[in-house]
Amino acid sequence: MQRDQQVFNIIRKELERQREGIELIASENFASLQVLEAMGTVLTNKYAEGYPGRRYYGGCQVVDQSEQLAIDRARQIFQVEYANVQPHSGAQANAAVMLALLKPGDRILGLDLSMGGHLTHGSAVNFSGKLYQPSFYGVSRETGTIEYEKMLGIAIREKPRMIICGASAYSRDWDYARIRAIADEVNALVVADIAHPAGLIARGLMNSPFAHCHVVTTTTHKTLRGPRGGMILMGKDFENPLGLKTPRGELRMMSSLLDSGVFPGTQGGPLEHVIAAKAVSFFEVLTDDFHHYALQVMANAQAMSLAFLKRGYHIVSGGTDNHLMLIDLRNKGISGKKAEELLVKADITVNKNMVPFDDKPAFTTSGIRIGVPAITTRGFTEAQIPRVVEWIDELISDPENGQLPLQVKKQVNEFMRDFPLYPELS
Ligand code: DSN
Repeated sequence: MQRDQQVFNIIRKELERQREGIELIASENFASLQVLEAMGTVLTNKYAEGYPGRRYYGGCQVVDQSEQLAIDRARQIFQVEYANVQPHSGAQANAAVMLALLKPGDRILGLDLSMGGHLTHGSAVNFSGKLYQPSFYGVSRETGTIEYEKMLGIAIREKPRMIICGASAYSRDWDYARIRAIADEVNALVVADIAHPAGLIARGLMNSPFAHCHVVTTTTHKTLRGPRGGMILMGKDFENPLGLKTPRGELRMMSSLLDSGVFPGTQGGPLEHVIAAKAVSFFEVLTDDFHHYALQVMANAQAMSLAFLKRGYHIVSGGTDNHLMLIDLRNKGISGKKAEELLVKADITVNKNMVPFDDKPAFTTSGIRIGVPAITTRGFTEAQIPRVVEWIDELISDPENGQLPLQVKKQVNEFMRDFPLYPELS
């Protein structure tokens, strides 16, 4: 068959972009070569609706093994009873959980998107805000941290069926025990979305939600450093609180509800090539190397936040407990959008992000979000971080200097040659 030069040229260019630049998008990482290899395999050819040992298609005896390995390893990593590794993404995992545990019109309570929350936690433009009735908690204007007292007040007033904790742009750890106590007051379920810090929780470096939250969702490609995808976990299975029964009159367990929330509820055939790659990445998470990686992520985030603070930047909440930080640029007189554009010209990739109580719209924003998982995979330690912050500061402090981004880009590209990415790929 004729080779598609067009698409493979584009892929080659993307490899070059990733190699030459400094990747600071907090939700991105570089999966290992063996994770990439598993994704590009014949497993993509297989239909396997259902679950290992109970499929709707013949010939699933082999993919059953890789999916079961992924499930077993996920359970081992987090020391949990239940894992569903089929969600195609974090958003799909959240959709499946909501479909399984809520009725349309039920009330949900999540962190406001403009305060660091996620679209699937009740945003008006997302299914979660269209099918369910959302209300939101937020962070304090003074401290930038979650206002648990107010969360309790809102929960008492709104009586949500589900409280969702977890965020996309929040740099502090969560008090899961306190959230569970609030949920118990109003008889709500707690879902923790740990998409961002999952890899750090996996290695015991941040609070674990499993003892307190009924259900936990995550992505697999951020700090877990696996293939792009999602997953649903439960510390312990339990009888579902909806009183739903099987045709035989037995109460359906939560695991059974969640499994049907994924398939047939919101997805069809699972991506068995991606599930095999999830299994490979979970194997990696269990190694000492990954533990060192996670520790270095934490150290790099601390170094990064200190370096920004030293240069007069305002970090929301004053610092970080995890792998990311949100920088409020209002004292620097530049929008998040403009900063993102400037930095991209110099091959430094970040994303513009709303900051709490932002006066600019989501497409402009007053802030940028910065994360260190990807540069840590490239081999950065605390030694390289000040140089990165210096470049960012140089660019942000002189935004009208048209020559500067190109000068910095040259330096960045040269610098990155010492941190090879996928050297095995030509
Ligand atoms: N989870 C989002 C992010 O943090 O980038 C994307 O949905």
